[in-house]
Amino acid sequence: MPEESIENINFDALNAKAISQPLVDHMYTADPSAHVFNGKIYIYPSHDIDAGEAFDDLGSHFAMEDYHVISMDSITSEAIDHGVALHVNDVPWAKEQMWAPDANEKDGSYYLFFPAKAHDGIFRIGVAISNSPTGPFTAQPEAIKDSFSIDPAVFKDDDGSYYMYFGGLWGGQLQRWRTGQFNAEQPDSPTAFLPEDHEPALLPYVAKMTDDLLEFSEKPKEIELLDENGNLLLAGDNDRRFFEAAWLHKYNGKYYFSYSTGDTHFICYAMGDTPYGPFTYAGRILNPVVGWTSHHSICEVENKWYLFYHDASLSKGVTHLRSVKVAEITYREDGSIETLDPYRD
Ligand code: FUB
Repeated sequence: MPEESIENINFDALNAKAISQPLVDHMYTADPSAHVFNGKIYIYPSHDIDAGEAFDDLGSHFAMEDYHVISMDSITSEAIDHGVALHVNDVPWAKEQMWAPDANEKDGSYYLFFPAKAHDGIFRIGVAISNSPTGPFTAQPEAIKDSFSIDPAVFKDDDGSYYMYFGGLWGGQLQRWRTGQFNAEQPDSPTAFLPEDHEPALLPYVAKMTDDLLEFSEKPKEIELLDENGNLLLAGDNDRRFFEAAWLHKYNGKYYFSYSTGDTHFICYAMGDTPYGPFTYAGRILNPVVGWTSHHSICEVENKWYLFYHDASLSKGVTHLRSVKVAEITYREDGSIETLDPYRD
């Protein structure tokens, strides 16, 4: 829901109509990446704070410093905050802006994947390791080689391969990498270097991970997002083109790539037959929430499927003070997903 309409919202009425309530309300959380490890639900969110930075289109107001892990015994049980799992001060390569993370498990070790701005102001993606899903995590000394931009999501396929999906426009800097090198010109512009409306939209990236999950085993590849005619979505197709918040899940043998459309505030999805795509646009999963950003994950819990998402209803619309929520999603017979309205009429 766009920022400018916030002042007209009656938040008590809106919260009464919300399809779900914040999972925790003692702190602000966002960008929830949910997984089931050993039968328990673990959520890896951003930890929103008010650091006093003014709102801008580069996302400077998202000045997060650490991560907490939240766990739930079941989808209806209390959400438990396990405290600080990783702080930016303990990441040698990172300077600021601990944005949307994800995590995964391999052979009893847990890996937290996170974007942050390095000391040179360029977003990179790092890994931190723990022997517990709730941390504390120990960061690798360097960011992942050849990583860039934001919003990592790490998917484990049925054959045991792990893939990282990532990328984000504007403050996420994806548009600055079009030549393969970081373009540092016009540093204050969130939109410089974006394609024209009639050109293909910028694409998210995927890279297979090495066996130890610490590096990419290949150069990141673009993921093609196609329309119903097999053409790449265009940059001007703001209701459907990729902006940020990549997520990959598999249902009935199909790969679902889901993402946020950013400035039009939808969570959309596209379907494909391989973890590399191409993916064909298939619809919306979530209509706009209160707050500029929308970010989600999709996770199966006891044979039901859930959308973990956030909105800014608890903070009464403060864009960078968000709260993690969960709602069940429904698949139709043909594998398509019913669109959720976050607030009932
Ligand atoms: O939380 C900071 C940024 O806002 C995330 O990285 C984006 O996906 C958006 O939710």
